[in-house]
Amino acid sequence: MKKVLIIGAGGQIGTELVLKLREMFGNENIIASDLKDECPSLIQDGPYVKMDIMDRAFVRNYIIENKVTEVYLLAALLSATAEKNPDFAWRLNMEGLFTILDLAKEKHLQKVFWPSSIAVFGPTTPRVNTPQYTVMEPTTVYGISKQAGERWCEYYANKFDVDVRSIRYPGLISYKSLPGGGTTDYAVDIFYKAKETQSFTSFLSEDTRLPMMFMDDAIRGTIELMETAKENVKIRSSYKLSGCDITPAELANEIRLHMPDFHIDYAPDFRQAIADSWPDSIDDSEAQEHWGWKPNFDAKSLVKTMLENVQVSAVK
Ligand code: NAD
Ligand code: AKB
Repeated sequence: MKKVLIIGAGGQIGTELVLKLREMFGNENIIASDLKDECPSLIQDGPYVKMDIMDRAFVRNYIIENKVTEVYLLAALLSATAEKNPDFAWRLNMEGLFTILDLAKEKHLQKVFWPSSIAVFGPTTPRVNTPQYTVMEPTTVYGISKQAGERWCEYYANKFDVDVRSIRYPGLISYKSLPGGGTTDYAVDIFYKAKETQSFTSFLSEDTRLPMMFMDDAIRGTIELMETAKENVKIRSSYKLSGCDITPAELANEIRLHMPDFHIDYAPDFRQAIADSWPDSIDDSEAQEHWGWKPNFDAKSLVKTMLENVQVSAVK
């Protein structure tokens, strides 16, 4: 019997992952958990536990006592927030991973999902169609924690037969829950501001190209990777996934096809340097070959779906 715990369930990915997993496996089998005192309203239709991933003893007891079989560990500080508090970001992003990998090593867990990011790459990485195996010299604390995490996932898989699976997500674009402090957040904010005021000031320059993906594709890809047979998972560090790649100016042009009066201007801040260190586009052939990955949304369908669904009342 599957019993899944999602840690960091109140965030941008977690909210939608909980909704989808509950639809597939039943509300009572999918436990949401987060630091937040109150369960976020969108996921109140199933079990919720307040949990701090840094509290190793609490997390261990909860997972063992409740006979949890799978964990999705999403709690982390993202790239922009992490740069403001590097010591804490390193501890949060790494310590929780060891707690969960150790539980899997002791066979208390059957499967683990842990997300990586395009932030594992750095300025010396080939920028266009970045391959799976290439130079990786991240320059952010977030990227360093993700790269180290990938190495540890592979190590636990090889040495202790831990079934850990991972995706290097690009920037994720969604309308059900807001992003939590990343460099790609502009690509969500732009839709809210477009609907609210028909204008947007981008914190990245007009020609900053980054890999992006619509959340529906990210959730589907995550669950497909977790549900595929163990022998299909040939990469135990992390699989790259590609959706579309786009610049702020191109995104604005797509929005203008639906809202001709939309106006964008540019005021790059400290996040520009982070974006400049990341790839423009990603080659995801390994995910396609090993477990049949294929994105459904391109930039056009993503923009149309976002404009149809964003609720301006959700603006931060
Ligand atoms: P988010 O910031 O929206 O959500 C993170 C959640 O974790 C929040 O609800 C927060 O309250 C919770 N949290 C923080 N500290 C915690 C703690 N100590 N214990 C328990 N919960 C805690 O992040 P997200 O965008 O949903 O990202 C989830 C994961 O996916 C992260 O590891 C992130 O690095 C990775 N990722 C996200 C993206 C993206 O574009 N969203 C891209 C690449 C990778
Ligand atoms: C961020 O910008 O930090 C995240 C990511 C790409 O990991 N969205």
